[in-house]
Amino acid sequence: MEKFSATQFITHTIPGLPHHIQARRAIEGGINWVQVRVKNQPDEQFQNVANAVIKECRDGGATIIINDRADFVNKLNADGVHLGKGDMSVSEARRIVGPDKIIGGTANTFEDIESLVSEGVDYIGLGPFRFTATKQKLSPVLGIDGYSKVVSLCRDRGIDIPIVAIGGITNDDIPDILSTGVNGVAFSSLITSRSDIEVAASEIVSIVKSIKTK
Ligand code: TZP
Ligand code: MG
Repeated sequence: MEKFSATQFITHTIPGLPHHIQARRAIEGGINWVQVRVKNQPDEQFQNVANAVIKECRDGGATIIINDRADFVNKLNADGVHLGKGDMSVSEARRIVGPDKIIGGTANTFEDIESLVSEGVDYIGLGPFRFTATKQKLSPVLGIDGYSKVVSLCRDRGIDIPIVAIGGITNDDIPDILSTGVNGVAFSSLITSRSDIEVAASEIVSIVKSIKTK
């Protein structure tokens, strides 16, 4: 299990395109980190969906993170949990998942990062980059300037944590986003809105790789 990846895929509930098929096809395109994001489902339904995604990730060698539900991480043998601003605290999640699992946290500001880091997160999802319909109750958009400011504040204050940008990102945005010093990019709709998910995923992976190896 990788502790961080520069290209992260987040599943989304789409009629006719199950989460595990999204994950399988993204992994076929080279994605090695998947977050299963299922909202408003009863536990049994959630568990079935998450289990199917976890199996795809195990088969394909991808890290698998569960959104929101720390209580399912050990039960389903996932690699970690991603916590949003309204979810349980990092310390509560750590108590539930134990010391070795990955805990990610959503940040919209430098202050969010400061407090998440002090609580012991392993990585930060910083966003949104721009408007996206994928997430409800979206925080204010950051844009390139927002990322530059937050990354330089982190450097000034000696905060060294992997940061992935998220929200409305397209292929063309990736070079500018990574040039701010952010460590990676996370996507949902850019991949899931296309019929050729494998190709969409492989495009993202190769753009990120070409920049990261420069
Ligand atoms: N948090 C901020 S945006 C988002 C999450 C989970 C969803 C991904 O956005 P997009 O635009 O579908 O890639
Ligand atoms: Mg959440």
